[in-house]
Amino acid sequence: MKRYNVAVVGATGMVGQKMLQVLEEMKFPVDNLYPMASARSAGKTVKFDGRDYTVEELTEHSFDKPIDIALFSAGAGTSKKFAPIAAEHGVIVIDNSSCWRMDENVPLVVPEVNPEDLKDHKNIIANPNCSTIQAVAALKPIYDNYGIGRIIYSTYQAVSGSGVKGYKDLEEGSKGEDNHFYPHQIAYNCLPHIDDFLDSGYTKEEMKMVNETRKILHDDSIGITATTVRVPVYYGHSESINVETKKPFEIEDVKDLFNHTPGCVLRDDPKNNVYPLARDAEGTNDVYVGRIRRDDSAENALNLWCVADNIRKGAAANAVQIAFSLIDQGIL
Ligand code: 25A
Ligand code: L14
Repeated sequence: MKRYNVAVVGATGMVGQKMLQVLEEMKFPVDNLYPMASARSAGKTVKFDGRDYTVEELTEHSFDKPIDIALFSAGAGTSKKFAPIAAEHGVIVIDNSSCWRMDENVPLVVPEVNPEDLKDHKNIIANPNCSTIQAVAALKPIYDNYGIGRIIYSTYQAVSGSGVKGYKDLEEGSKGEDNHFYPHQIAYNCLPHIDDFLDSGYTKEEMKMVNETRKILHDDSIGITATTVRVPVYYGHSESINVETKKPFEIEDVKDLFNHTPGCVLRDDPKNNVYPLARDAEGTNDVYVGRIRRDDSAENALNLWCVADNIRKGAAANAVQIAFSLIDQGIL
């Protein structure tokens, strides 16, 4: 089997560390591994496949060596500057930042949903926002079978979405210390505020869900609105999703769809307290779906609850799955 030279940019961050772990777990055929980060982390070591690797500083010359794929998770500013440099050197970049997602030359891909979009890549591929990835994974079978006219998203997002800084605010806040990163205490609290506010009153995170969902499903006609909320959970985003379909459905048929949807797991036996939970999703790469029930307030409408590990399926695992899909489709 062919093996590939892989760079991980942002290798010391929360997502970068998980990328290394998932590459190892999924046995991605790595030949040489190049962990990269800022000057702050250069010289530190990271572990991969039982070996220590020294982190190198990311510079304009980092991609002069033969690298096949680079998984980027070092923030939008770093991606904006360095992804084009890597791409010019023939490296296929799978970028986890928000920087390239809505660029029309950049495929935005969840492998279970729109793998065919990878064929049009121009060396930069975007990993969608974590909340969007799990939502579209759950919505795809509904979209394919019944069409979708409108979506209302309400999210309950873990602090690990903000990296180490968010994690520390919850950990320290739980012990009574002041918040350093979030504008308010996150321990014992819910903040209806993720990413920056826009003039419209929505946050950037909410608009990512709106715009990225339409791009991934290739359907700008879907009406979508979102409220994204930070909750005191370490790992795993939970989402309430209200969907209006175009065609009528039987609710049991909708539930059954998730028994045949790769990447999704049905957890829907509420009388026995079975429904998707962040604590169960943590450490797994699947999207859990449950609480599927008819919404009688509109003609063809339903509610569901959807949970996934935001650092795995929401970031690192989806990126590695994109890399595998490139190989499977003969693109890499
Ligand atoms: O802009 P975006 O797209 O919205 O993304 C912003 C951030 O969100 C996280 C990710 O943070 C990203 O940087 N993120 C993005 N998508 C996510 C998702 N789907 C997501 N989080 C969850 N789910 P992160 O903490 O996971 O990763 C940061 C990594 O990026 C490296 N990095 C930063 N700037 C870089 C760079 N690498 C190369 N060139 C640059 N210019 C960063 O490495 C880390 O690996 P580092 O060396 O900067 O930091 C190593 C450690 O140092 C600590 N630290 C961070 N900032 C400071 C600091 N220490 C002191 N002072 C600081 N200012 C951290 O603990 C870090 O672990
Ligand atoms: O756009 O803080 O990928 O939970 C993902 C994590 C934005 C912020 C992105 C969070 C980021 C989000």
